[in-house]
Amino acid sequence: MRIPHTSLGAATFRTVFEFGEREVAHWFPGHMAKGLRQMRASLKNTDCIVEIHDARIPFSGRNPLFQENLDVRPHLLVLNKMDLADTSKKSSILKQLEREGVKNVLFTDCLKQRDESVKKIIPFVTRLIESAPRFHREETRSYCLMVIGVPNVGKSSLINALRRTYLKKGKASKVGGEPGITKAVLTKIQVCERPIIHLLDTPGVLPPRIENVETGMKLALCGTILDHLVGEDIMADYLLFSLNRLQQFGYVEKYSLEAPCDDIQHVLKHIAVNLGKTQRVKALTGVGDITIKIPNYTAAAYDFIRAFRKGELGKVMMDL
Ligand SMILES: Nc1nc2c(ncn2[C@@H]2O[C@H](COP(=O)(O)OP(=O)(O)O)[C@@H](O)[C@H]2O)c(=O)[nH]1
Ligand SMILES: [Mg+2]
Repeated sequence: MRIPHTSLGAATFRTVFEFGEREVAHWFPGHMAKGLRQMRASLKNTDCIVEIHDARIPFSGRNPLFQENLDVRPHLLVLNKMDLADTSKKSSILKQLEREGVKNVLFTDCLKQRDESVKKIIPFVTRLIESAPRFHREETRSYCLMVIGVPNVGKSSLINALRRTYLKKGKASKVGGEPGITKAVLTKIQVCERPIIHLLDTPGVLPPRIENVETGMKLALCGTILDHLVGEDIMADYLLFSLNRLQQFGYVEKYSLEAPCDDIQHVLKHIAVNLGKTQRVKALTGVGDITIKIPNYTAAAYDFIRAFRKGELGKVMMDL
């Protein structure tokens, strides 16, 4: 919902977000070294890297670790969850990515059945591989793709969508029916006949790159960092700040607020009451204990964040 400026009344919004003393050091668990080692080994046999990232944050959080491979291997950036992203400024996003050296970009919605954008991936990748200088297995016309990306951006969903698209063609049983190939299809999914293209069925999980607290906050809102490591209260506040900055006022209608508002306590109180999420607490008074009902701010913050992730508060572009 976009509310015209004139009806905003006296609403004034913060122009900067105060992050306080927070540090990003512990926001991502450091258990990924082993995964990265394995991924490096798989990358050796990979002809094209399909990197997937959240379309709402095309510039934030992408891990440059694998970039050393980019010089020799074609790379496609898939910006997924386009159904949740405001892509009205797509051309400036593409331009900025190109300035950063990312030339091959597709937007997708992996949850949509028979999404046209998902179907573009294989022809795109074929073109990329065939126009790149080959660097191994010179004779074989058989290529291998690997999907990589930070957690929760839709790597598994993309693999499933490609599998759906390919298996629909009825070749799957034939492939699986031949001994010797059966083993291969357990770890590799054939996604194209001519040339033969396989997709590794386990994606490479990269730790997100968290340059600063704001990047961390965006990554957390998109579900890439565990909520409790960042804190739901500050995430909810940063979400409100962002929605107001983007003039995306869907929350006003969703939670029956009178007007857009920049005060998170006020908004959360409203959400809590609206959803019946209140808690009883004992209070000591001069005349004895009484039980009072207070809004459950944590539950409200959760609901606010969950609604955002489902797209119920409108589409956003957090990086522009
Ligand atoms: N709205 C939306 N949600 C998606 C899309 N792709 C994946 N998801 C959801 O995002 C979450 C993470 O997806 P998953 O494939 O497990 O991500 P992975 O951790 O990168 O493998 C799941 O809840 C998916 O249903 C998409 O294109 N649009
Ligand atoms: Mg997965």
